[in-house]
Amino acid sequence: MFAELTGKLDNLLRNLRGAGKLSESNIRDSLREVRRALLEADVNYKVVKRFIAAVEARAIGAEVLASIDPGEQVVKIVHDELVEILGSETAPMAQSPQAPTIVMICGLQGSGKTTLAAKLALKAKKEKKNPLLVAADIYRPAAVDQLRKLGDSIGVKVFHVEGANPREICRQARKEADKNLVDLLLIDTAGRLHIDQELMNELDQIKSDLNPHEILLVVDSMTGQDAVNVAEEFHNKLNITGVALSKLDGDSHGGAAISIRAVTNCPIKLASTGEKLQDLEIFHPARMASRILGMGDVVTLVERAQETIHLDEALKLQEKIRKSEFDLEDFLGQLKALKKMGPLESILGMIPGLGAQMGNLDVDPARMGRVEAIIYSMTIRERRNPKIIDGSRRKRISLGSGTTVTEVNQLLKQFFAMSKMIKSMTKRNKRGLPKGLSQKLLSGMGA
Ligand SMILES: Nc1nc2c(ncn2[C@@H]2O[C@H](COP(=O)(O)OP(=O)(O)OP(=O)(O)O)[C@@H](O)[C@H]2O)c(=O)[nH]1
Ligand SMILES: [Mg+2]
Repeated sequence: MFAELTGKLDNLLRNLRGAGKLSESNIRDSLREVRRALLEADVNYKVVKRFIAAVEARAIGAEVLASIDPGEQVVKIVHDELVEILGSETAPMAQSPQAPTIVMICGLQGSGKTTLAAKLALKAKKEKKNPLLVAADIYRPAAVDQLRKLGDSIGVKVFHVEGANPREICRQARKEADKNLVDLLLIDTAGRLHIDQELMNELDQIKSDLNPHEILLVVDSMTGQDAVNVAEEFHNKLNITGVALSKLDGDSHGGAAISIRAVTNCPIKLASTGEKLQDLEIFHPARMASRILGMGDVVTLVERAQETIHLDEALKLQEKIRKSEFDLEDFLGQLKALKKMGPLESILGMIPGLGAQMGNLDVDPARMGRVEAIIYSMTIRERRNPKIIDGSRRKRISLGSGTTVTEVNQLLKQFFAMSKMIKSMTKRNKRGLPKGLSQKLLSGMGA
């Protein structure tokens, strides 16, 4: 997600932080670089202009220059203003007090509407709601089948009327929703290559028939500036209530998506980060800003972990860490849990200080398999007390796991580094950090 932009911004902010003393011209130079990085990432130029002007106005104040840590202050201002551009507050999805909540999903061809409909259905199911998917795309031959397959895979019903027009399908779906106590009606509409009058009329009619509580526009973040134009046009014609950014897992031109809120004034509500149906996030401006600036997103990471790791397991692990008993078996457990949490790239991007380096880091699932093989080739005693693994044991382990001694060495080195880090973190924690650990983490582990 925004790998290239994050890399550049992270570097710039690192320099600012390390600068000690700052002058007006230092700050101006840095901001010029920030400006260039944003433009290169395809952020809308008007938005960039507004952003830089806002940062500059606050950063070149006497207050900042005279402060003990001006670099840190400027970084904070950049973060604040980016949050502002992204929409300040998290915009919640509409929820009707009376069931069903009706969500109409629209957007250009291939933007990710059908996938998003299924993702929202899955999310609703996890929240113990009763969703119904409506197949209202009658134009693309395989569209209905596609939605049916997705619905089947998550056990959610798909409503469709063979031979009926989209308006009729939606009307009947509305009735069906009442009959079956559906509380979330998700309408998957047809896409077009370009915005045309016919499409808008159709959507408008469905809108006036059903009065949806939410009109979500799915925007493909990979399409660059076009994404912003499309959002503007849809918003003018349909008064959309929210934007869902899709394909944020790709990184080219993602910057355009950053501009959508500022240009259209319509809130970004959701972020789609992969092809799998669980790859959906609520869009939180502050967290997204942290991620874009390479500061990680600990909050989302913890939430994701809580979804996949059981609480008692987490507590057990915490206790072990506290007692400095973290061993290779726990390491293996963590590795497996990490794999369950979703695409590794997106997970690593949320870890403070790592996000920026993700641009050129290739996370290879096969390599993770080798790490597992190495640990499985160790005896229980070795896993619990890795310090006893000497040269001859390393050789045996590498033979047993079909890897090389170098790989075994690497793994052990990583593990020891990790336990050292965990130890230092828990020690600092016991003493109590002045501003709280989370603040420290959010600012990139003090980088
Ligand atoms: N990588 C990635 N792929 C996605 C994401 N969302 C959707 N896709 C893929 O994009 C392609 C198009 O997605 P659909 O959901 O069919 O798009 P659509 O808007 O319904 O397309 P039409 O109905 O033809 O207009 C599919 O191959 C999806 O798997 C995402 O967040 N990340
Ligand atoms: Mg579709």
